[in-house]
Amino acid sequence: MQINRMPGRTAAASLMMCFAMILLLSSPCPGREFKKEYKLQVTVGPNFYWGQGAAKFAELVAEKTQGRIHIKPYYGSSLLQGAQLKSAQLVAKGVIDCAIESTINISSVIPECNLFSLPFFINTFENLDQLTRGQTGREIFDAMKKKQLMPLAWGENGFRQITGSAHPIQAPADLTGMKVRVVGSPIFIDIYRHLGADPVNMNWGDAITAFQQGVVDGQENPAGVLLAVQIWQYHRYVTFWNYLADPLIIYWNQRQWEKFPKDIQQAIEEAAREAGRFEKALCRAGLDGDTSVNILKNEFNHTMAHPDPMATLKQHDMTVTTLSKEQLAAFQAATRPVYEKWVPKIGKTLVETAKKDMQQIERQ
Ligand code: X2X
Repeated sequence: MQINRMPGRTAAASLMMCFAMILLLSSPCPGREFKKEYKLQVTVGPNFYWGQGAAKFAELVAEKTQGRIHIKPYYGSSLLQGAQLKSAQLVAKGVIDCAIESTINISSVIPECNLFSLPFFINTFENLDQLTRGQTGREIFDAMKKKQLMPLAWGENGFRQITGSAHPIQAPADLTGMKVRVVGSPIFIDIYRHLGADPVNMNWGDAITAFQQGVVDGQENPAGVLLAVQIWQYHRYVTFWNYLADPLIIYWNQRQWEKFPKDIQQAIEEAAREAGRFEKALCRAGLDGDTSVNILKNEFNHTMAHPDPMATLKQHDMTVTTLSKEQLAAFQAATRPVYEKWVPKIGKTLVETAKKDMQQIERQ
């Protein structure tokens, strides 16, 4: 009898073993609970400071998660077929995992981000830092969280400057009828119309060809972008007027973020903050005295190829114009009506909070 029962027992036992094996194989083992690749949207190419910040973020995340999280930067808005303003929408949906993105491009989903595009509102690094570290920054991050976006850290593109092919820009009259390529965000159209220019909306991906072919007479972007695209090939004149700030935000799809274990969240957050600090310093180097050059040298062992952006532009025969207080006031006056339309869209309270945050610095 015993001999007869043995095969039955053996069969049951092997069936159990089989189930156990299936269970074991289907349960997530370390490394399996994460995606093979997390896609990071980047608007510009890898040679830009912004692009270098993206690479740094990916590298630090790999390091701090012991290789468990692999981020792949997709440069030139390739995940969006160039449509940079769709970034936040697609990260919110989870089609794209994460982004290191300009607040200008995020503004299509988070109107509060237009705060940074109010002309001649924030024009020093101190003011900008006071905002991003203060209540203003927290409120912008809260607005993102309400839209399925998990903000992790601030980065920077820089204060935007204007370049052109025809003549120096010193007064609003110098912009009359000038075809200026602007990003497709509506506040930019308003600003340039008030300045008497002829703004042309264009994705960054199409902009270089437009400069090459002379389809536009000018454009506006921060110093780091001007160097990366070698703007002197197309434009001879640049005016440093710090007319608006362009911070970046590193952010993640919120639903996906919430599924990460705490230690992974912490590691990614640390990586984002560190990459943001590095990237900000790249964009500010040579524009804030020695501060950013020293941060790069001492904290990141990084030496700048172009430690003085203005000097590099001059070396390439560009005429670099800076404006007096009176000259700036004329541009300020011409763009004042933009506030009437845009402050309500941004939120009156947020604009007031920003003013308070900036006053803190003046009192220090
Ligand atoms: O399109 C631009 O000008 C750029 C690259 O600066 C932004 O993404 C806002």
